Order: sequence, then C-alpha cells, then structure tokens
Amino acid sequence: PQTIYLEEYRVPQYLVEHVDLRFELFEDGARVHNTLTIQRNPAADGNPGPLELDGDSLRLESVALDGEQLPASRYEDEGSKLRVKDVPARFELTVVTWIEPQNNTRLEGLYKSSGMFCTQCEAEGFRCITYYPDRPDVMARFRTRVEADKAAYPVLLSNGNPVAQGELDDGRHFVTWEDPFPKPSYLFALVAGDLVEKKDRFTTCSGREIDLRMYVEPRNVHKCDFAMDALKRSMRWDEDVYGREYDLDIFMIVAVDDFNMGAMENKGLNIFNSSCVLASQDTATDATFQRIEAIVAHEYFHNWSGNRVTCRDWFQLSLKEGFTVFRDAQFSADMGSPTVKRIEDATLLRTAQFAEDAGPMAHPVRPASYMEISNFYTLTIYEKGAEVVRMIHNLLGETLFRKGSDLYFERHDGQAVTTDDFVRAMEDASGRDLSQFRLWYQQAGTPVLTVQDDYDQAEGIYRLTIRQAVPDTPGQTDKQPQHIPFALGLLGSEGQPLPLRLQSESPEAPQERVLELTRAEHCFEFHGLTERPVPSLLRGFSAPVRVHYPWTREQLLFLMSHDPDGFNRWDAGQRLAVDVIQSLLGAADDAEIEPRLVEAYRALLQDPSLDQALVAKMLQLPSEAYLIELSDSADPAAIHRSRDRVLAYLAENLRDDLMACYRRQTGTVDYELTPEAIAQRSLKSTALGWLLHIGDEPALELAKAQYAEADNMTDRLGALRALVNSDFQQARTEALASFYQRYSEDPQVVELWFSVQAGSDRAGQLPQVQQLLAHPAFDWKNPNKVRSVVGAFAGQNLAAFHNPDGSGYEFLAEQVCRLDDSNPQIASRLVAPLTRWKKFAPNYSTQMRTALERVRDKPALSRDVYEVVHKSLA
Ligand code: HT7
Ligand code: ZN
Repeated sequence: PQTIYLEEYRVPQYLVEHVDLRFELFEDGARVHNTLTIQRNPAADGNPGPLELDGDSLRLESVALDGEQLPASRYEDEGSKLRVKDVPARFELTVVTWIEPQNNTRLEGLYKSSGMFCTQCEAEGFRCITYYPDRPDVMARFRTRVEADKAAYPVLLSNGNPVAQGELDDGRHFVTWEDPFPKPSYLFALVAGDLVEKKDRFTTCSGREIDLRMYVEPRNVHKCDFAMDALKRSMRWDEDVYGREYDLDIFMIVAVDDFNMGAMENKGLNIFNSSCVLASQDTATDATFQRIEAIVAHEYFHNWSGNRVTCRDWFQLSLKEGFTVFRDAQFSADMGSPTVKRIEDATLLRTAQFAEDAGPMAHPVRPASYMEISNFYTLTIYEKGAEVVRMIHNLLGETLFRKGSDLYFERHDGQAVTTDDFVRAMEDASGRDLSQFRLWYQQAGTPVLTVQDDYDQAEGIYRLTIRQAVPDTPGQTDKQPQHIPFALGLLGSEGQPLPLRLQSESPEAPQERVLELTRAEHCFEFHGLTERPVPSLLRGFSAPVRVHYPWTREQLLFLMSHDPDGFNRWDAGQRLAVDVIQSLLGAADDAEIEPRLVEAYRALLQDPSLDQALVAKMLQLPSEAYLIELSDSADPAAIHRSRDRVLAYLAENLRDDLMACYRRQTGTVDYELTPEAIAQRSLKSTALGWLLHIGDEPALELAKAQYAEADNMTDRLGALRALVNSDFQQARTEALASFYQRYSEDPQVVELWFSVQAGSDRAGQLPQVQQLLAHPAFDWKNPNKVRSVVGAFAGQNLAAFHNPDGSGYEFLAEQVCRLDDSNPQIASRLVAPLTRWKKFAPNYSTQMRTALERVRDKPALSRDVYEVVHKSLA
C-alpha cells in the first residue's frame, strides 16, 4: 500500500459548490444519483488536468456533464478513481452508482444494521457511496433526497433541515433534506428505518427553538432519557463556557447496533453505537452513564470544533479530536468530580497512550505520514491531543484561552484548517509565543522528566533540578526539548503548604507554581525554607510526561495523606502500590509485604470525612496493564502473581474494615448519579471484590444478596464481577446463568456478560472464551460482540492472554485473520496487543512475534492490518 505524506499536501484542483443527492433504497441494493456543481479552484496553480473523483466498491452506471451523457472515452473508471477529461472551468457533473449496503460488512459508507440503512463516512467512507473528491478541504452544501419503501422505512433522515416529503408509487415515499452549512463529505449521513421518534426541545441563548430528536428501535424507547438530558446539558454548557450556539433548526441522534467506533458527529444527525447512547438504571452501569454523557457531549461539541471549523487534511485530525476531547473533559469535570475525571484521564494516558507512544506505531499528534487513516484514530490523536490543548489552556489561563478560542472560531468559520492555525489563534489572542510549544504537535514520544532535589539547611534553599529528554520513536531521533508546564507544590513536615519563593521574591510567594520547562535542564531555587520540604510534583498531571524522582516510601505515605492536590494524593498511593508490587517480582513466596500499605489503606477505609469519590479511586490497585507498561522486559505471569499477592494481603489484613466499609455503603437510597452515590457503589463493589478474592464466606452471602436485590446495573454487575473473579465456582456459574437468563433479550447487557467472563482470569481461560465465540448470542458481524469477547480477552485478561504457552497469541492472530476480510478496521484495532511484543520478556516476545508473522502472511491482507503489522515487525 501507498504511504501518504503531509508534505505532499496540495490544495484541491476543483471545488464542489453544491451536491444534489438522490438515494433509491431497495432490499438488494441502492442507486445513488449524485449531481455536483464543480468549479476550478482559483487557489490551485498550473493546469488542472482531468477531474479526479475518489471511489471504492462502486458500480458505475452513468456519467453526464451539464446534462449530456458522457461517452466512455471521456472518462476513466479505475475503481478507486474516476477521471473525467476535458472539463470546463465550471460545470455540473452527474454520476449514478449502484451499491450493495446489505453486503457491506466493513461498516464504512452505506450499510445495513438491524434492518435499517445507516452511514459512516469518516474518514473515507463517502467514496463507498458515490464518486466524489473525498477529502475534508472540499466543502460543499448538500441537498439529499432519500426514497424507500414506506412500510419498512418510515423514517428517512439526512443532514440539515427537512424541506420536502411525499408519496411515490409502489408504496414508496421520500424526504428531502437541505444542509445550509458547507461541509466535507465525511460529515454526510443518511438513516432509513422503522424507528421510534423521541422528541424534546431546546431554547438557545438567543431564543431560537431547536427540535431535538432521538431515533431508536422500538425495544429501546425506554433508554433515551439520559442521553437526551445529557444533550441539553451539553448545549447549554457550550453556550456558557465557549459561547457556541447551535445553528440548525433540528438536532438528531440515532442509535445503531453495528458500528465500528463510539459515535459520529455528522452535521445535525449524530449516529451512535447503541452502547454509547442507550441506558436505563436496570441495564447500564455508572461507568456507562458517564461514558454516554461524555460521548453525547463530545459529538455535540464537534458541531463547532470539527464541523463549522474542520480539518484541512487528515494529518490535522487532532485539530478537531484533541480540542473536542479537551472540551468534553472540561464538561465532564463540571458535571461530576473534577479530581476523579482527571484521575481517569491520566490513567488512560499513562496506561495506554504512553504505551502507544513507546511502541511501533508511535506518531506525533500531527502525524507526518500514514498508509490507512483509520489506523490514526488513536489515543495519541485524541487523548494526547487533548492534553496539548489543556497545556495551552493552562499556559494562557481561562480568560485568554477563551479569547483564543473565540478568535479561532470567528477567523476560521466555514474553513478547513490546520493545528497550526489553532495555535496561531491562541498566540494572536494572548500575545504569547508558542513556537517551541508547537513541538508537541511534531515530536512523538513521551517526554521523560528526571527530577533531583537538594536542601541546603544553612541557606534555607531547596534546589530542584529538572532534566527532560524526549525518547526516540520510529523515524524520529535527536529531539528538541519541549515547552512543558510543570505544576509544583512543597509541603512542610506537618503537611502544611509552603511558599514557593524563587530567588529574590517576597515572602508572600504562591503555594503552587506552574514552572515552564523549555530547556534540557533547569535548576530552580526556592528560598526561605526552614526545613526540607516534600515536593508535590506535576500536580494535576499538568503535562503528559513521565516523572522520575527517587520517592521514598515515607514520602509517598506522607503525600497520600497530606497533599492538598487530590490528584497527587491518588498518584502517591499508586506509586507506593506499584513499588510494593514491583518489589515482589521474582521474590520468594513468603517475602514480606510492606505493612505500611495496609495502614495507609486502612486510614482511607476508616475515615468517612475524606472525599469518598477520591477514596474509591485510591482503593483501586494499579492495573496489570499499567504495571506492564512500567516494565522494560515484562513478565505478565509474574506481574499477575505479585499483584494478586498484594491484593490478597491487603484483603486479609483489612477484612473487618472492608466489611465495615461495605455495610456503611448499604441502605435504601434512591439511585442517583452524583459523585457521592457513584463513589458509594464503587466502594461497595471494591470491598466485595477484595473479600471474595480471599474466599471470605460471609462476603459470598453479601455478594449473592447484592446480586439478587440490586435495583441498578452497577450493583448487580459489581456483585457478578466479584463472583466471577472468585474461586466460588458454583456461585459464579449460577450467577452467570441467572444474569444471562434475565438479560438475554438485551444485546448491550449480553455484551457486558460476555466481557465480564472473557476479561476474567477465572472464567476466561481460552477454552471458555472459545465457548463464548460459539454462543448463539455471539455475532462476528457485530463489532461490540467481537470487542466484548476477543477484545476483553486480549485487553483485560492479561494472565490468560499472555499464557506462557503462547495459546493466547495464536488465538488472537486467528481471530484477526478471520476478521480482516469482513471488517478490516476492527481487525486492525484488535491486533494491537500483539504489536507491543518488544516490551515483553523473551519467552513472550518470541511467540508474540510469531503470531504477528502469521497475520502478516495471510493472503489479501487489508491495508489497515498491513500497516500495523508491518510497522510493528520492522
Ligand atoms: N469523529 C468520529 C470518528 C469515527 C470514525 C473514524 C473511523 C472509523 C469509524 C469511525 N466512527 C466514528 C468519532 C469522534 O471522534 O467523535
Ligand atoms: Zn471526536
């Protein structure tokens, strides 16, 4: 496959002013009539040559220019390109194509899901619908007429506002939609189905009335309220915080069962994976509710950051994704607990994005090349991209950042722009020079900060030396220092915050500072300190970097209970737990375990005055995935054993406290989604999980009761998970059977049922996972089902996946090969765990490599999997 380079970007030779689409939808296919009003791009230089349109899997029926059918000699149909020769400076081109949505298993372009037609056009799906200059810098106004059988497809939707509808012969009907905002083809959407409509309204800040609509299958009507409310909260928040008002008269959300990703921000017609939008108390966990709120907000926020101002090319993907993730994170923080949200984001970054940034597919936030753009919807583009925007926010402060975003939207409304344009707007509005900061977009790899300190008692000076290094990544070496905001606090021996007085400053210095690191080495001197302080480094995870500092266990225990920065309290607990677990790797079975860890956790469990949302997070031990990420030559079996030993040791020693904590959380309260109530449920299930882990009989009874009596899915699934992860085999089998029987008609809950098993080292050994694949509810065509079994096995059940006999790797390779033909995007995502082979000890890495080679040798490998496998074997 061909590699595409950023430096080869050229403006389009032709622009499309208007697109007139007519879809005739049938059971055996669809005919697409596409009339484009085209003109030469005045900004393009040289002879424009033939008009080139992109296509994929299309059957061309006819081509006409200004109403005249063109003879075959006037165009070349290469399949992936349609070239029309000798076109005038301005003309109308009509292309008719035939496609087969019913056979589209890739879920790109127009396809069928549970009997309805729907689309996914980002990044390059529109070319699977019709011939078109399918690149985001070609922005056009669309008019779309959808025709279908009225009984089977009473609801016909597309982007914009509905402008006409009517009856046709043979029981067919049509609806015409017009979108007044110029948009790139990737934002096009169409839906046709037998769907129920849920209605609501929103009054914008300027008093405009917006119709809000959700379209779902009849069996899901009771699961819409939460998303609808989340949508209204998002609309209000975007007005209040960013001054962004909604622009069309109607905003629609559709839920679809078969979907490659979470959701899609098509203009005025957002399409969601059912699992990311439908929820009821009985079927969705707290985590699901929170994910839905965040994704609804994310897609809605794209209306400005992505749709009104879009990307010039796909190298700029983080322009819309990084900014929008930052916006949705701010929103979630405002809706719930900011500290918990920051902990969750940092955990994802440090566990998975850092791993990506250190792996074979490492790429900058603005990549310089790609083979298959679908492979670049990554944690780096989304999450690191959001961190980059967060750093700009922190460097500029709230007011100037808002000024910068206002300028960006005003300056670029209706344009397709670059990350550089975004940074320039921030510079112009604030007067700050962000030239060095731009390296965050250009250099891949996670910067490593090495911190050393020294206290001079006689002078009362505390010196902090911070060195930075950006590691080599594929194709990039010798990197320059980046501009890093580093938030710092210093604590005295009583836990009191100390003033951070730099050199000659007055004694009223601040108790927290954001140091700006721009060189390979800095030395900061803090004066007027009468005792050696304990440093609180990188507060709030102020930059996506690794920090190396020789913390003692005493310091970590101290920070865990005294740091006023909630994030760093949690971080100290994580670092201590990591240290304790790592110290057991390779140690004798009876090696002593740090007793002070027990006391630290006991203090958390016993003090109800602490922020319980933070306590619930602090009680989660670092995951196996994170422990693997931290090692150089990981031995997953040893990591699993050590972590399990620490968990068992804590549970044994805290038995009474865990039981007391569990009992404190129970009581008859109405189900609420407040941070406090969420923390209560989390604490309850954590306590239960720990106690069942050590085979505690009274806890078994509590788990059975919690399972049976729960009035919400968080509690029920919490109990099920605790049982499944225990050695109470009969109770586990009974609970799993009961759960399936209860929810077998609900695909989303069945997905939870699959993943609880496939992700558990007790219930998810390979033979059992094979059985799940053979279960009647499993469906290879449904990405959610594939993720819930194969993805959960390889991503969560690390002990089984990394079975030293290599069976887990072979299994994954087999499933990737199987999926490669039907859905390459999903296959390419699933193969990721194997690509990290260099991180593991030789016995593992050799077998992982062999499994990858097996995938590499599959005949007719898709471009998606080809790119990932070849880059990781290089
Ligand atoms: N912008 C959306 C990306 C997306 C996507 C990309 C590739 C293949 C399928 C996809 N479905 C959705 C999602 C978002 O970030 O909002
Ligand atoms: Zn997005």
